[in-house]
Parts: sequence; C-alpha cells; structure tokens
Amino acid sequence: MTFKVIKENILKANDNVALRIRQKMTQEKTLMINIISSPGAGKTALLEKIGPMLKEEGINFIILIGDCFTSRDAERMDALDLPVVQINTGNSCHIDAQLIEKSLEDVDVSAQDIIIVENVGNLVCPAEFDLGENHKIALFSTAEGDDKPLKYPLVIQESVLAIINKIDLLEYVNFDMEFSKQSIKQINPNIEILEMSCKTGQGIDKFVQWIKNNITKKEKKV
Ligand SMILES: Nc1nc2c(ncn2[C@@H]2O[C@H](COP(=O)(O)OP(=O)(O)O)[C@@H](O)[C@H]2O)c(=O)[nH]1
Ligand SMILES: [Mg+2]
Repeated sequence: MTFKVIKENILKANDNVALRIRQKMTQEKTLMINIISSPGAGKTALLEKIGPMLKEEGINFIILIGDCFTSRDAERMDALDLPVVQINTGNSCHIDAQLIEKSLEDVDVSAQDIIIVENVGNLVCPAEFDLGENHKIALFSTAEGDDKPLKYPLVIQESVLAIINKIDLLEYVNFDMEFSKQSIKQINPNIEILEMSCKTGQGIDKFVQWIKNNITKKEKKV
C-alpha cells in the first residue's frame, strides 16, 4: 500500500515536469522522440545510421543517450561527430522527465528540428514514464524472439511506431515475422511497423522519411 502511494507520487512529479517540457517543445516547434528497447536491440546502431543521414538532409538534431553507468554509446555518437548529451541514470532503469529537463539546460532547443532520446535498455519502466516527448518508439529485434511484443504490451500501447530490427538475422533465428507483427497490431491497431537492419542499412531510409514527415523544419541559425 505504502509502495503504491510512493510510485504514484513519483509519476505525478514526473508528469508535471513532462508537461513543462512538452509545452516548451510545442512553443519551439521541436519534435521529441523517445526510443525504447531491451538492451542490445540496436538503439545506438540505429542512431549511428540515421545521424549522418539527418545531417545530410540539413535536419538539426541532438541526441540524448540514457545509460546506467557508462558513456560508451555517447562515445559512439561522438566518433561520428553527432551532437550528443549523455545521461547517466545510476542504478535507475529508465530516464525520467527531470533528467531530460536537466540535460536540455545547455541545449538551444529552438535551433533543433528534433530531439532524439535513447532510453535505458528496458522494455518495462521506460514505457511508464512520460518524458514530454511527442512520440515513443518501440524497437524490437529478431534476435530477442517473436514473443516479446506480447510479453511487453505497454510499450506498444504507448508507441506510435514499432521497429523490428536485425532482419538480416532472420535466416539464423526462430522468428516468425507475421506472428510478431500480428501481435503488435493486436495490442495497438493504429501503430505503424517498420522492418529494418542497422547492419545492412535495409529499411533505414523509411525511418528517416518518417522523421521528415513528423518534423517542422526550421531555418538553420548562422
Ligand atoms: N546483425 C545485426 N546486428 C545488429 C543490428 N543492429 C545492431 N546490431 C548489433 O547489436 C549489438 C547491440 O547494438 P546496440 O546498438 O549497442 O544496442 P542498444 O543496446 O539497443 O543500443 C551491437 O553489436 C550491434 O552491432 C542489426 O540490424 N543486425
Ligand atoms: Mg545503446
């Protein structure tokens, strides 16, 4: 009972900050997306692929990367000269809105077309926390098994887009693509699904197009 009350209070405090962030994003016409997956599904690999493509398109963006302890993913972004802020959550299994607000303190939000959040690898808690984002995106991979959508429905209910990554591994793993897609649609009939491989690059262009369709492009500041 006590535990329930504490959790409600934590979520309420989070939601107040999330509302403030969302208002700022609306005011600045900046899109924010929150990418959620289990560890290793390919969130950072996806950013490594789309980052240079967004640059090529002249899209202004910043990447906020959540990790419990290390800066390894941010170093991968830095190696590609992609703008990144590392968020270390310590032992916490998700990013909360307070952390997003703090990480944006030194960011010129008005100059960004899109802010991309890589959440901590976890399919449960990140789905519960509103970060003030416009859209949550659920990322699965063929290596995890086709039953994961059914086992983690909340992240699908909360998302507008589901990505199924690592399709280059389909011939090596037991993954029924149709079953997986049907499970996703059964949980959220309105969700869009994209298949892709961050290794071969197959399907990445569709996600870049999705981003282009959803942003409000701004003039670059000089
Ligand atoms: N074969 C294959 N490997 C991938 C693909 N995407 C990511 N990986 C690999 O999966 C591992 C975990 O990827 P990473 O991006 O670090 O996952 P994250 O923990 O979700 O950020 C790395 O070794 C990646 O190179 C893919 O589409 N195909
Ligand atoms: Mg990562």
